[in-house]
Amino acid sequence: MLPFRFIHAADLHLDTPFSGMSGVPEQLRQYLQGSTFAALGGLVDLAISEEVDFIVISGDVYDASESSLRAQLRLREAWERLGQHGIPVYVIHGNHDPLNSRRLRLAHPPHVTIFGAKVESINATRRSDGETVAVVSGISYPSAAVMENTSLQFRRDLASKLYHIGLLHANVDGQEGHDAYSPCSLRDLQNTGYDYWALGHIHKRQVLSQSPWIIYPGNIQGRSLKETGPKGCYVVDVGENGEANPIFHELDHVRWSEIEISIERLLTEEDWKEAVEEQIEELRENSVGRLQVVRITFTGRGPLHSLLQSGRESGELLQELRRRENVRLQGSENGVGSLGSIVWLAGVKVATGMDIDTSTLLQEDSFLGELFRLSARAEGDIELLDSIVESALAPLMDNSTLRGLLKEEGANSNTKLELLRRAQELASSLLVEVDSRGGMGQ
Ligand SMILES: [Mn+2]
Repeated sequence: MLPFRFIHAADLHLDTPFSGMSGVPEQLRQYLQGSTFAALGGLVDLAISEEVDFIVISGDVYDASESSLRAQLRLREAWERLGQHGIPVYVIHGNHDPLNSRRLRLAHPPHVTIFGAKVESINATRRSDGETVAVVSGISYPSAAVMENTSLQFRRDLASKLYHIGLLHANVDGQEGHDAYSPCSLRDLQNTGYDYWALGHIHKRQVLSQSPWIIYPGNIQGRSLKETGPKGCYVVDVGENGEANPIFHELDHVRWSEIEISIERLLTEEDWKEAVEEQIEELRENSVGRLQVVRITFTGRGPLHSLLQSGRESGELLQELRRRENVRLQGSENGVGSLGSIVWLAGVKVATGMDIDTSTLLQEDSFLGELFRLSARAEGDIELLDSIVESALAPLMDNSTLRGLLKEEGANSNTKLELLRRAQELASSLLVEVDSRGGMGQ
């Protein structure tokens, strides 16, 4: 086998609108809006500097099927730069940009191959000597919702000694939080005899298998607080024996993160404010020129719980911290260069608990003790958790808007656990309050 190198990227979601963000200064909004394009630019730079033989992109190139002319023109520019360096691109379309979308169809240059709605295979060559090094196969979504298992259409020619790469936009093994389009199992993919499965669709980076390689690279730019951490693509070196070495490269220009700050050792409001400032400055120091968007969740049990419970204090701190970043933003002469030092607070969440000793409480023969025991049981028992959350939410289900939201947000077990914990803390705060007023009639 001849050694070669390629890039595997997916879910570019070009021109994502970032419309859900409120209270963001215009300068930041524009930067956010441009971040998917900036990441695309980085992808092209990487392909050129790493001298890859080709690039594969596994679907959702555009964010919307009605993709903007801007998105198409910027993509065209990227294709052209790659063409100037003789780097071919193999692309499939996914649920966000299916083949039947009504977008303007700017023609693609000859070095860009778009796979159709049936599995096609193409020989990929090495740039240095034009030798064929791999077979690249892929299938695009004809329309937005593909419910069949398209992985079954991929079959390797067993006589071929070439390296086989499959491009598929799919939900493998029913992962939560993404539509179950083109559903297939890990076993299905392993059975095809392919060497490398270049997946797209799930935005969280994951290596599902090393033999064969089955990889979700994640998207190249995070788009919300649901897409935290480094985002980028894989540069894959395939050696003479067919062994591959995929290395992740960061491409994101905006980094999203969720940060937890425990109030456990914080005694005063001053301690609390300082703990937050410390975190923000630490993020700023490690930003490496990236705009950071963060949400802080206060956790743990401590004396500050009752103060934070109303949400007023944290709301005011949020406003103040935003104001400071705004001052920093305006103080800089040339906007874009300095955005890398901005740490924008997208929100604060209070998930703290009362300053009580839960281990004693769990033993206690009291209503509060019973409440904590039930809650602890439900944490380890999915069915019990489901039934508690379901009955608590039942009154909201009459409203169609709420029903829709709950279906979207409340479906996964993490959200249910969070609801349970919040309910436990709220109930116990109220009970203790009533208790201290003597209202329980003891
Ligand atoms: Mn996607």
